[in-house]
Amino acid sequence: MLDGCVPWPEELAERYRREGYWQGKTLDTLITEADRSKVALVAADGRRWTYGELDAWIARVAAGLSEVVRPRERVVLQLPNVPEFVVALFALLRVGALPVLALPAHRESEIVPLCRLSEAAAYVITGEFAALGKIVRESVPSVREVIEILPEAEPVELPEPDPADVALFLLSGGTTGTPKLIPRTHNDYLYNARASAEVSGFTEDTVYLVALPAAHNFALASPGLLGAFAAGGTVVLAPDPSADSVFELIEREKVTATGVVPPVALLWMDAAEFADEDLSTLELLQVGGAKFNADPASRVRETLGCGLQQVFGMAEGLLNFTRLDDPEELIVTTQGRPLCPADEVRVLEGGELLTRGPYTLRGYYRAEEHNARSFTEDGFYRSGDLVRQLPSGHLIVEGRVKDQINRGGEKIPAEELENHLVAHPDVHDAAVVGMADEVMGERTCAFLLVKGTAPGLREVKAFLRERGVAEFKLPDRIEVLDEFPLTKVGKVSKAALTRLLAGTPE
Ligand code: J2J
Repeated sequence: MLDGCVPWPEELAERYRREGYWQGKTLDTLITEADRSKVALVAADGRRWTYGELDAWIARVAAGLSEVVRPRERVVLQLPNVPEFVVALFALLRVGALPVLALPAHRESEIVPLCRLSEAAAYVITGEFAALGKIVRESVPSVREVIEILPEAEPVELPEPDPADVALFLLSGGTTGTPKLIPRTHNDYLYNARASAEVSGFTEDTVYLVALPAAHNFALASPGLLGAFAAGGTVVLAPDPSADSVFELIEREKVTATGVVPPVALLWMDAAEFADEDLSTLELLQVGGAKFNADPASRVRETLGCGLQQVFGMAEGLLNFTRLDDPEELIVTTQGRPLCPADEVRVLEGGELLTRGPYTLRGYYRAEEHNARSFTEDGFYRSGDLVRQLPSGHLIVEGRVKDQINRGGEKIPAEELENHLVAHPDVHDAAVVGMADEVMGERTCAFLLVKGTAPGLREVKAFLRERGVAEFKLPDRIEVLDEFPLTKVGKVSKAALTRLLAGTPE
């Protein structure tokens, strides 16, 4: 495995191969082995490509990229939901270069550290990120190329990458001040997509709508677009998850399945009441990324006319799905059960979920120190989630121990935001916590100790934007305190801060 990655121990790897989870194939076979005449990809503007046409486009771009990047070099990819995302991803896989999947919402303060950590050789963007491209080119010496238009050349023979090696890097939601990269191998990620597609009932008749950013593990491979390809289905790209954009596409393309975060599901459920579009082809709405409460969950069928599947997943690996034939009660009240028979789930005394398995990482990339804390000696990943497991194996997510805010499915590492806040000249110290919110699940409150005049919310947001912090990480509320409540060992007590917000006494 690539230097800086932690491989599975040989006896587990052997088991995963023996039991058929790892098939020794590359992700690229999702395209090359498909029915060439079938429609694979549809852009929001209606342009469409068969698997054969997509394969040919990928081959030309792979040839073009092979003149620019070498196998195993990292390439940061930051593209919205456009066909070029799919083409760049597969072309890089074909070259054997390793895509690092940034989100479109990321800005300078995320992208630059990401390029540095991965020692990226190139940064692939669309025109809308041109200003960021300039910053990256000037501040990250390893980046030789900022690619705005995918290069094409006559297709060439390229050596096939090793299926047991890293194929791409996903971003962790994170809990620390620096980004963490998740290596995913061809073997493990192909299983992830294929098995997810199966458990979600995807077939060649599936028309999957990519409503979330395609670079997110949920929309990419759980089952997402890779799962739809694995089933020989069709992928439709939505420019954004608004009901306006999405309902029109569902009607036009006869979409059968899609996956969203809870706030988007709520938005669609409200909008459906007044919508003129025909949504009757939609069979399955997957909801995950944050807790979907039982009350809205029980109203999905009556409002949208489709089935619900809850998904509790993580880019680090483990995926839990409610099964399509589960009793309604389990679909509405649980976040599903593990995808794979070989997923090992350990629930500690207090409810903390630990896991290892054939598609769960054994270590973050180049993060030895952090890995020592995030994994047990025997290789279980500490998810930081608090769960309850039912005898059926279904998990109910009840909270978390990690220092992270889950704002409607978007993850904010507390420490990272706090570091940005204390850089403000009037801020002496900062502690951020989630505050309960009906729609988003949580919003972000920043508690500050100040030196001079307390900055207001608007000023703090402007300051963070100026530093290039992604919009979804900006706090929703500021509270100034004289001192922070401390725990017995003298650390800032986030539990006490949360109680302060709720107005409940200690
Ligand atoms: C409560 N918390 C959840 C859920 C994720 C599919 C779906 C989601 C993700 C994802 C993903 C939750 N209820 N249903 O990668 O493939 C929280 C947990 C988890 C963290 C992972 C996929 N579904 N969560 O959300 O890497 O805290 O992946 O550990 O972004 O989201 O975040 P992320």
